[in-house]
Amino acid sequence: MSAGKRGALIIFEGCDRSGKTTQSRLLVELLKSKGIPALPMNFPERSSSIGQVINSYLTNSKDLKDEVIHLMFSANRWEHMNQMKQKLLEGHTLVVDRYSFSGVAYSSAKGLDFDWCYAPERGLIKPDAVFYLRAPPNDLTNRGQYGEERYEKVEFQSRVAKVFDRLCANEASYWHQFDASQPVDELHARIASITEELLPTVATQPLDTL
Ligand code: DGP
Ligand code: NA
Ligand code: NA
Repeated sequence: MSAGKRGALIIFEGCDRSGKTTQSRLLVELLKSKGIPALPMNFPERSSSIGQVINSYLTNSKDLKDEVIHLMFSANRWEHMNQMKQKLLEGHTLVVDRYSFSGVAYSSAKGLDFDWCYAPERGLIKPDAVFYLRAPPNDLTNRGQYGEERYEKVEFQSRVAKVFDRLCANEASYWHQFDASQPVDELHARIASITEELLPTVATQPLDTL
C-alpha cells in the first residue's frame, strides 16, 4: 500500500436477518482475493466489557432503561474508534456489520427522540458507503433463527425499517439501498461493483466525522 492511501469505511445496515452478515463476508472475501487489504468488523462488538453488557441485554438476561442501553451501544462504537482510524489510515478497508444507524433506528423505534439518538454518534468516523439491505419485515421471519433475540419481532422491525428509510433519505449522498430479497450472488455483484469504484476515490480523501 503506497503512503497516504487510506482504506474505505463500508457499513452494512438493515433489519435483523436482512442478509448483512452474508453480504459483508462475501465482500471481504472478494476484496482479499484481489489483494486489497480488508477487515471484517461487527457492531455490537460483544467481547469488551461494554459488549458483554450489551450481549446480556440482547439475550434478555439483563434489563436496562432504553436511554442507558442506547448510550452503551454508542460507547461500544466509541471504544473501537482509535483502532478503526489506525486501520483505515494504514490502508485497510473495514467492512462493518452495523454502525451508528442501527443505534438511531433501534432506539428511535422504541420512541426515543431521533436527534437525541443521533447525538452520541456525532464525531464517530463517517462511513464512505452504507449498504442498506431493505426488505419488508414480514419476509424476514422466514429466515433462520428469527425471534431469538430481544428485537426480533415483526412489529418492532417494521418500525426500525421506517427509521432506516428516513436515514437513507437524509444521508442519500453515501447510502445505497438494495432489495434484500434478490438472489445473494446478484446482490453481491452490485455491492462489489460500487465498492470497487469507491476505493480509489476515497483513498486520497481525509477521514470525516458523522
Ligand atoms: P447483530 O449482532 O448485528 O445482529 O445485532 C444484534 C441486535 O442489536 C440487532 O437486533 C440489532 C441491535 N442493535 C445493533 N446496534 C444497535 C444499537 O446501536 N442500538 C440498539 N438499540 N440496538 C442495536
Ligand atoms: Na441479530
Ligand atoms: Na452486527
